[in-house]
Amino acid sequence: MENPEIARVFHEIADLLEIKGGDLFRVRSYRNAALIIDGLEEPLRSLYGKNGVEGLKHIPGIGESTRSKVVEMLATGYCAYHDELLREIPAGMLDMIKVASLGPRKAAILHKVLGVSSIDGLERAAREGRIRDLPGFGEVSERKILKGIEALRLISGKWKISTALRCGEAFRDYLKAVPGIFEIVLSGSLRRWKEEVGDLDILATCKDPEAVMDRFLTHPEIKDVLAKGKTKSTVALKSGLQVDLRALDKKSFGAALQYFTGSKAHNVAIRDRAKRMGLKVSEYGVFNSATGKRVAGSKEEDVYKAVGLPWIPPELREMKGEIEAALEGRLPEPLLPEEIRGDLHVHTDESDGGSTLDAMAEAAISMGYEYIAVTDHSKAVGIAHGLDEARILAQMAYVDEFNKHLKKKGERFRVLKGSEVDIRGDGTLDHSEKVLGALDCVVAAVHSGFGMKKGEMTARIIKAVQTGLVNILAHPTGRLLGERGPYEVDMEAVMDEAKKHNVALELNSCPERLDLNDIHLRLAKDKGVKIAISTDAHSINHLQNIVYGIHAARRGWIEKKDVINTLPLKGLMRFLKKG
Ligand code: DGT
Ligand code: CA
Ligand code: CA
Repeated sequence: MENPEIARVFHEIADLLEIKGGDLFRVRSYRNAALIIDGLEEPLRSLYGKNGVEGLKHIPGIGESTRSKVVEMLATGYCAYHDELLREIPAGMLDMIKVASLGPRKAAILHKVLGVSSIDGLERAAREGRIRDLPGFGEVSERKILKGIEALRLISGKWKISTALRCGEAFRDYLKAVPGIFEIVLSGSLRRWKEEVGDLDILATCKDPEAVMDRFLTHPEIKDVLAKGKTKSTVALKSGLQVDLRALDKKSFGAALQYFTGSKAHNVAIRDRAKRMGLKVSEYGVFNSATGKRVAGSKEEDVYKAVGLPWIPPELREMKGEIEAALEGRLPEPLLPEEIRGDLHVHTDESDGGSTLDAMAEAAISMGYEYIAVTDHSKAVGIAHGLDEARILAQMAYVDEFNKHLKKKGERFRVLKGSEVDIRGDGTLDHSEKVLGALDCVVAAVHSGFGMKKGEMTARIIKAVQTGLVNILAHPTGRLLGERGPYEVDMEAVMDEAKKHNVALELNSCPERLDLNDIHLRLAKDKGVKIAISTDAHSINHLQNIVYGIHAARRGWIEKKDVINTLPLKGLMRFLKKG
């Protein structure tokens, strides 16, 4: 580690201690050490290298305790004390205290009283008016917090894909009104369906590019115009999200789309390849380097064709082997929405859902599905009004009646009897073996004890998998984007066990989760572990979130054959058979 990183660790220790309400003298000594190291001319590494610990002794403001941590970081690259504090205090709180007007003391209160531990959580609490009534806060401070968050997002900030997509679609509709507009496409990381995006990149082709710019720059949500040109402008919206718009000529649309879709690394590789072939690729087209003659540009497919490649789906353009796979004809077949035949993780108003079982089924039927599994929470998840044995048995009887009724009507659709059974702290399941055995689809998940050590968490989940009573492991890492990181778990070990016991891993399509992520999905595919793409819907509208799951699956190179809910009902029931 170099000076700036070491200083950052000390800063964070000071912040964490302050949030914890620790001794102010210690807070100050860490903060001081950070400042001193930040201003140090010579790298600590070389001071230590020359004279060992002696070399560090003359630095004023670095005492015994901070010195030993410097030595530890130089030697091992990390600081155990810092890690220990981070296990106690959610890392998201370090972001929270960056919100102007919210110091560590107030952040600690919000965490303690409202359970808020991230910027997103803070924003939600403020918007819902839950902060104003706390002692020491009030309506003014609530407003200040929202302003502070907005300002912070202008500098940093990643946006949930669902937020970015909604905003992008609104812009698309807004720009449609321009006379002579030809195409409006959302590119950048959004077109690659990255789970979080930095900004929006919109491309538009029009007879009159200036007319597009004029309308764009008068959008009512714009707070600041950051750059303004005839064909390219950048704005910051009131929400803090930035939007880039490029207005283009039709003939370079394909090349621009390829360029602005990225990723940067993928583009660099495409350009290098082109260069070796005597071509030059830019956002304006593909040109012969020697003659300058344009060889492609209006269609994206033609850009790839010009460099000897088939078109590569945007979700794969992350430099994770897609160019080699394209050359060798082994790109994954993109999973299609119509290949999904049902949803295997949905809630009803029997637990914490907002819609009835009938309404969920009806909505699923109208989506063209063949089945859903109703998977309400089990009793351990008290805040979700989880079902005890009597209530789940009653629900199962209701589902039988419901299905009989469907059959009578000649409907092919079926509701599967399911549960999102809680994996308790000790790895046991929160329903009896009898109930679990009688269900069609058992979805198991962790809902508590997220701070467990890796070994313990792995053993806990594996124990549940080994019961032979589980069909699907839901949201396997427990992350909530922008709110809570994944819990620590040896995912490879879990996958190996899941494979052995015929348990599928969920790709939870909820945009706050998208769990498993692309890296884990590829690992699952390599291991031959099946995937269930589910929405975890808590109301009929959430069923539409499946689209995020489908694109996330593509990012993980998952194909139809890897996904259990692409199976027709009969085949699915064969997979779900227990024992
Ligand atoms: P983001 O916004 O951080 O989520 O990620 P992107 O991929 O949307 O990145 P952004 O908005 O900075 O740029 C959009 C695309 O434009 C990017 O994916 C590739 C292309 N691009 C931008 N800058 C460069 C560059 O310096 N070199 C190359 N080859 N491509 C670039
Ligand atoms: Ca972008
Ligand atoms: Ca951009």
